[in-house]
Amino acid sequence: MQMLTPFLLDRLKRNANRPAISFFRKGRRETECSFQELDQDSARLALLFADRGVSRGDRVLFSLGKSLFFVTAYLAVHRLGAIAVPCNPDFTRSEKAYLVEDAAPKLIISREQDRDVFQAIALRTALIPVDETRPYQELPEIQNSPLPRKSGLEHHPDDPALIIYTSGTTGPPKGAILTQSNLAHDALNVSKIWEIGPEDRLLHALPLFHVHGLCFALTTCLLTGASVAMLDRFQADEVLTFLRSKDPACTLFMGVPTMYTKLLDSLEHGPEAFQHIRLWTSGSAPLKPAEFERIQQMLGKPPVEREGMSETGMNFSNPLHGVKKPGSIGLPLPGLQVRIVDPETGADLQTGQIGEIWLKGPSISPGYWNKPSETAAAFHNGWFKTGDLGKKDGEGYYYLTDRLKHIIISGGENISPKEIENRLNQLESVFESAVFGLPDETLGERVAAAVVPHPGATIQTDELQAYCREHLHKWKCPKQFFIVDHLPRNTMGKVLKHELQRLAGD
Ligand code: MLC
Repeated sequence: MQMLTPFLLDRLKRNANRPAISFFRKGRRETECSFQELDQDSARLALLFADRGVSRGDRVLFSLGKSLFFVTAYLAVHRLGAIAVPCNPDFTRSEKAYLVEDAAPKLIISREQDRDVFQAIALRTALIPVDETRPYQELPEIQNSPLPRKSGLEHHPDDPALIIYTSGTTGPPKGAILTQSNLAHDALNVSKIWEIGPEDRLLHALPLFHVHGLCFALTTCLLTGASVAMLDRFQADEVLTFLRSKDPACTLFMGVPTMYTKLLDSLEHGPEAFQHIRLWTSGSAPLKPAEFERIQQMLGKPPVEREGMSETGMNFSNPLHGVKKPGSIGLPLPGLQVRIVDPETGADLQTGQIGEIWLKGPSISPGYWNKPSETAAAFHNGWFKTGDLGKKDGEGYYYLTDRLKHIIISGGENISPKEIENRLNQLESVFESAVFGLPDETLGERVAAAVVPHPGATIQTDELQAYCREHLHKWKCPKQFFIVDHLPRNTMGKVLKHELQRLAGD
């Protein structure tokens, strides 16, 4: 069975002299490194982290923006057999505090400007604050660390290697554990089905704290010898400049549908400008058939829509060479078993019938960190219950039709209504609230909230906005608030979110 770390280290050595990553900050080249430099610098950092007490099985929290330092530190953590825990660096203090409490990291690597926050919320945890604006090779952590002798660490396929926090539908975020073999299988699958190899160059504009940007995009390139042009941010005009450039030309782009909408809305050139790009992939949120058509026309090739989850890695993809069906997530990836079942009885359904998608395969997480009851609820006899409803057509292509789980997907980000409701309900003037998604041209869905004040209390929308901004990452903050007398409920007392969506539409 393949394991991520030995496999990665082998590939770094095999591709030693090839360029690995060019890093661009605000559109300007900041630094670049070869596979050999990644190998040596990550070995130095591993030594430094070991010095700070990190060893096999320890968690290392990454609260960093995109940088080459992030990549080398990520590799260093794997070298030690430790577990990387990425955190969105723009999370609020309370969101960061929750992750620190849940993951109990041995080491936190943060942006320099967050030093005080982490010192306050993780008093006894080792902290390495990093000045990301300094060129990577000049960082004292790299310069001052000696090159170690070979490490003799043995990895095990079931060793947890990564914990990705994902929105809990009933409570706070849950850390999906991905093991050495989960990650290796997943990246190998992606490279196989999309034929990614050393002649490829990926334009990377995704965040590194999700499986999309970290596993499907970055890890796949590192394992295949493909080079990466990594941007610190997504900014449509900037991304288009890189996509058009032929010096050197990128061959791959991976995005969420919102990125494509933003790119196409800013586009002033015909598809000829992008001929060198052989593959456009879209995932993390449904791609509307109309956007599929726009991509095909304006960028010159049909996009490859695919589906994945933090808990499972990539599950489905339309074929690279075969028919790409708009509205379909495509075919199962190698090694994945799929069932469509009646969510009430667990009975298998026929082709064409809609049911819950259940999955089993080598990329699927063994469970959630520290959450045995959530883990037990997510699996049935070894099958992972995705919470997505879908169907299969006669040609074996799958389609997502609805969600059983209460999740809003906004700009490719999974957002838990419950987390926002719990937060709003803590406000003294709020009696209760219901958070729901509304269709949005650019984001796919946007977050909206209906709020019922306590009898006699008054609430201003501004106040709700400011409160949410203080406690929740800006992507989770409702874009619209509706102050209402009561929430519509069915006879069982369940809030009718479809009714709220209808009322908001009116
Ligand atoms: C930006 N905004 C969002 C938002 N992104 N609001 C809700 N949800 C989002 N995802 C808001 C900002 O807060 C701001 O509002 C306004 O939109 C403009 O912000 P911006 O900074 O200009 O936006 P931009 O940088 O263009 O961000 C859009 C984006 C970003 C698509 C680049 O959302 C993004 O990187 N999404 C990718 C998330 C991702 O990687 N998901 C993968 C999950 S893994 P205001 O009010 O502040 O001005 C997964 C598994 C799988 O799902 O299979 O992939």
